[in-house]
Amino acid sequence: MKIVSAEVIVTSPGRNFVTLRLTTEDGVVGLGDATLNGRELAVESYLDHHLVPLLIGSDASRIEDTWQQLYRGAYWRRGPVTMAAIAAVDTALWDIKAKCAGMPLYQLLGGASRIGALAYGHASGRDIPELLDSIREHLAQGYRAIRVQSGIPGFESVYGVAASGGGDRYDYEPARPTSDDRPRPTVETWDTRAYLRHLPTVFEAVRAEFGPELPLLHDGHHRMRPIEAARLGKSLEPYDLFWLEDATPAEDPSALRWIRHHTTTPLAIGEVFNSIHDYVPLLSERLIDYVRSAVTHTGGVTGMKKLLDLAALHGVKSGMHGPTDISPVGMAAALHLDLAVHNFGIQEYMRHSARTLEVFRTSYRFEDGLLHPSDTPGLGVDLDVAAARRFPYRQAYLPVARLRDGTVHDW
Ligand code: GCO
Ligand code: MG
Repeated sequence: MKIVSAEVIVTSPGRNFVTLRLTTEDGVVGLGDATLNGRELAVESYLDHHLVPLLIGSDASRIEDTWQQLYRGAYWRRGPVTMAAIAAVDTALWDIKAKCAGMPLYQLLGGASRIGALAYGHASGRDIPELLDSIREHLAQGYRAIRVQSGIPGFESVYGVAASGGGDRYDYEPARPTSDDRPRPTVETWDTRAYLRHLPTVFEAVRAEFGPELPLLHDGHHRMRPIEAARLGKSLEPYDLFWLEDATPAEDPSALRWIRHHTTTPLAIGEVFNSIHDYVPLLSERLIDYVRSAVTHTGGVTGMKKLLDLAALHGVKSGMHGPTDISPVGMAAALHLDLAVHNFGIQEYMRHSARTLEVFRTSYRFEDGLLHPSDTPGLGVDLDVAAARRFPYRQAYLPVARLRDGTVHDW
């Protein structure tokens, strides 16, 4: 089953996406997501210049062998660009294999372990009343688990908070052009002490309004030093979080030891990781509770399955990354794994815009708080190439954070 064409499609239906589209000699099409938010064209180039020439004429059925060849054969290993490119190839090959088998991908991964994947949505507000409204809206839409992000008094914009209370709350994700002629990152001001003082009052208000049952999550977005994160974890213990995510910059595993010594708040980390090797110390020492990687950034279905199996050995569960910068193709791949693996924990789910869904035709369903990838053979997502061409790439940057004195801080 030879691959006869490999196209890299960059499109921007509301935000930028990079998709690999493989076609076999029998006309079977496979899709893979290679979107790396804010650095999209680096992955496009890696695919176009370095992987596509290897793929044409190769056997689409040899998934593991292709993965190993692309990973080991480059000599230069890991890194977000390489692993997103490998992920796209791997996901497209799984899509092809499942279509050829006439089965949804989750069947090839061992079949369903549950009826659906518990999803969490992003509620946010510039202040507490706006946040409570946003949580109510999410509950009305069927979410049964909620990520809580709040503005901080005195700060104009804070990570994770939708820009306008009245606007599209799902559109907070910020890699967007600041102007058409000269795109620049927006700059946000940050103060960890103000955040640490304010956040417990937010969770106090949320628990008072919604009671003890609702699973609540929070993303620290890499901003704290270890002792600050330890303090936050401790101060949030009364509110029984499902997880505290990215409390410290993820590349420093020893930071997690500090946090663990001080708090029983569960920890999630890994959306910026791209390899199973990033997790080894975190898993073997049981420093985390949830793995945050995405299929899109961790070497595809093959990379993610190996990672989740290793996590399972250590009692750690999945919590795959699913903001809107993971394309519907990447989201579908995650959902097949979510349904199949035993150690599923939760799935992040920000709904894509109507414009994005004009380009990517999905079949996955969200019902009563649970996501299901559908029983369509393969991943269950089609790409409308003509529609994709109507939305050309637009350069966009993620914001940067600076302290009040101008020092660059982790965003
Ligand atoms: C999350 C993430 C995202 C990232 C985004 C960057 O938990 O969903 O933190 O919101 O900021 O993926 O591109
Ligand atoms: Mg995050």
